[in-house]
Amino acid sequence: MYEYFDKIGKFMKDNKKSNKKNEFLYICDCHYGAQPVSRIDDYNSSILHKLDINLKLAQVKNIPLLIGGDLFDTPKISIHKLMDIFYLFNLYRDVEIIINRGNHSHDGHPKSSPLTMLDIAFENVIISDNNPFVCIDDMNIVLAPNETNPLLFENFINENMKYNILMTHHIIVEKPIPFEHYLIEEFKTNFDYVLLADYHLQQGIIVKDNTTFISPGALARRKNITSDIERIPSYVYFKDGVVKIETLDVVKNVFVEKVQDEKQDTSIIDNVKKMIELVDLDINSKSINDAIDIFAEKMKTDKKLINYIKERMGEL
Ligand SMILES: [Mn+2]
Repeated sequence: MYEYFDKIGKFMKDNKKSNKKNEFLYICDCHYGAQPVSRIDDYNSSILHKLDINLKLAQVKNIPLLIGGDLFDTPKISIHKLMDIFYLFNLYRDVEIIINRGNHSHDGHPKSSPLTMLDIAFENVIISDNNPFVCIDDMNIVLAPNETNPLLFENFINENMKYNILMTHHIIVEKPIPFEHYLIEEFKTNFDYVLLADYHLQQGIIVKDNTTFISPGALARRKNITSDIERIPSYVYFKDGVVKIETLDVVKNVFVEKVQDEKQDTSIIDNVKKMIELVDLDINSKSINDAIDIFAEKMKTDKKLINYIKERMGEL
């Protein structure tokens, strides 16, 4: 992490030029390479299509595309799928693409991942591994990948720039959720804009003090759960301080019909509640992690399984 902060950022364009556009598109959580069984269409073709729409729009407008992490669903992707996304990126070598590294279980480790391969193969791709910030026109875009603490980037604020924008891949939410998170209310920052990712639900545009938090929600719809069924994939269009969340014109119903029994709410929270009841826990005095530990001990559950569950919970 300290090594990360020692890296030197990138100045993309001559900042002295007069016609500064100060525009970008932003998407996040594309999860390319997943294999959801509940989709009626080809999930990965759909992700490529949504990426294609955004890349084309960025190309036409001649503005950068920002991808806020979890571009990939898994670092163990097939060569076949990798070739498809390389083929797509190859069509847009004239678009600046700035990518944050999301969770390591999705985007992989810098030394061995499809994201690193994209970085090596495409000069127009800039990833957070090598660049703490990218300056384009009058915008200072600071990259806070998942492995970092998003509150430790204040030193990268550049007062000479009109817009200081922090691109995060952390769960930063308006209302508390049962997973590790940062509350917007408590998120002390002097950045003008904070781009949100990781949490897949769309929270929209939230203004707190002098900071605008922007949450378009995940581009991917992997799970046959209410939040994914109802969410229309969206992107952010930023133009000189005006922020819009636009929906993508894609097929709305992409999931198989659930059978009647499954229409009951079986969200993780409900399951955790049931689990807590089962082992007779005092829910008010425990965090979810403590509750899981007590449950595991009482049920004599394999430690590896418990660690797996805890890791996955952080990725929701
Ligand atoms: Mn994600």
